[in-house]
Amino acid sequence: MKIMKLTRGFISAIICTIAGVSSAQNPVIQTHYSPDPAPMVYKGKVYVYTGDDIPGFDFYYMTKWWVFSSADMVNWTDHGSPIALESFSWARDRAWASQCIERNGKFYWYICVQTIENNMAVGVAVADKPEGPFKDALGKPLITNGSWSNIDPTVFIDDDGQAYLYWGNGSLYYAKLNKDMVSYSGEIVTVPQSVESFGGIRRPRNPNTSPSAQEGPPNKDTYVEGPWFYKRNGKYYQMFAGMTKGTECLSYSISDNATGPWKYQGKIMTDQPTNSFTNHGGIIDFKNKSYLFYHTGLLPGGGSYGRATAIEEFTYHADGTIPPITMTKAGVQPVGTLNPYQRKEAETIAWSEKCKIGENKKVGVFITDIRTGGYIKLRAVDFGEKAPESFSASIAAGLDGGILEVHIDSLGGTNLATINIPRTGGWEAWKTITEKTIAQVNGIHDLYFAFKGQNITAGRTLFNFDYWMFTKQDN
Ligand code: FUB
Repeated sequence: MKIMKLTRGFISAIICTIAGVSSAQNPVIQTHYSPDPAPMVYKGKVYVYTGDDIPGFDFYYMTKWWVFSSADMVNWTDHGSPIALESFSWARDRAWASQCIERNGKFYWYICVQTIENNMAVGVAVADKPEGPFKDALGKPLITNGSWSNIDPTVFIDDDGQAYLYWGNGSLYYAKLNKDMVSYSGEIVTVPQSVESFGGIRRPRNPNTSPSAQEGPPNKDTYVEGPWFYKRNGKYYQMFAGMTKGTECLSYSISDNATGPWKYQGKIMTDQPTNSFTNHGGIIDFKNKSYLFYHTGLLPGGGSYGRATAIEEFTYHADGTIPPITMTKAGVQPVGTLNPYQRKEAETIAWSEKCKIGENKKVGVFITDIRTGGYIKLRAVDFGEKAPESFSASIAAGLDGGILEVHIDSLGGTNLATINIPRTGGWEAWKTITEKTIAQVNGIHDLYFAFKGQNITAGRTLFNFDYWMFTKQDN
């Protein structure tokens, strides 16, 4: 069957209509939880550093962090978990919010954890590549003074080369980092809070009610935690998780200086059905668009302790202020295309169901726990002018693996190729299997890998999937 050549805009419109059930883009990662997203733009890609909520817990007992990247804002590659609590000999529990920044070709990932002395401290890991491997840069905390407030580091390097680390729960602190990015000069400064700077003054907690309840009449807003410090068009921004009552909102203040004084601007995102007490945000500009990253408890089974990254696009007002942003399920649109003729990791995903992330020393990150009825969707895959000739996938299957079907535009759309997966000799015995394409396609399409069970009716895992690519007709 020949797919008619259509204009790219028209194809996108069709794709949106046909895609139906899979048109959602939030939460951005479906294979596991991804709380406290911290985006970083580097060399034409967005990297997102997150934490890892563990299913079934009723507190933030987190043990590791993850890295993802995308060049188009919709297809996200999972780079796995390059650091965990055990990467820091002085850490005991609570792998909480983090942010990574590049300086002189090195990547500094500021994290916070509970220490073996039972307080919270900020540490820093360093790597030569944005996805790691990372190692503890100091072998000890960077910021520690016995306080529980030392969480949620945010880092920014100003135009004059001065780097700032802000952090804090309840109180907001900053320190001026040295050029080595792993030490600081001068005192740790506590940022004054007032109605003018952050919308209100933090009131004492009421220990007789919930841990977040506070005494006295509510403020218009209050700095709680999760600062996100950046500069845009000469203005310094401090976004933070604020609170008036109930659950956290995302609010912001602006200053003409990196160290304040801050002027409270209002709430960016509030009163949304996020299904999560916290929201932890980050903001970037990428390919001439502005994006808010935050988390919700909306992944199936999620909640306040099962949080996942979401993204919304927004446009700054002419005066640099940020409009109110509403959460969406649709998320953001692609700002690039995916080349199917270059090897793509199976863990590059726009949307997925019934599969998970695996990681080992031999192949790194791969897709595992693939179940009948599951699928991976990719968006804006550009097949170019000529149709592909064949499709290859790197697969491992200890038992009869089922079927991998390749479709375009929707799960039931044109079937481009089918692989009947044989036993490859083990769940980590990888084999590259190639099949001729059985339909022709060109231009930009969504691509679906559908996982089918053949005669496998039980819910067992079908196969492991490491990477794929198409071969062009004229190759
Ligand atoms: O994820 C644990 C903590 O919850 C973070 O450090 C806070 O920002 C809040 O999101």
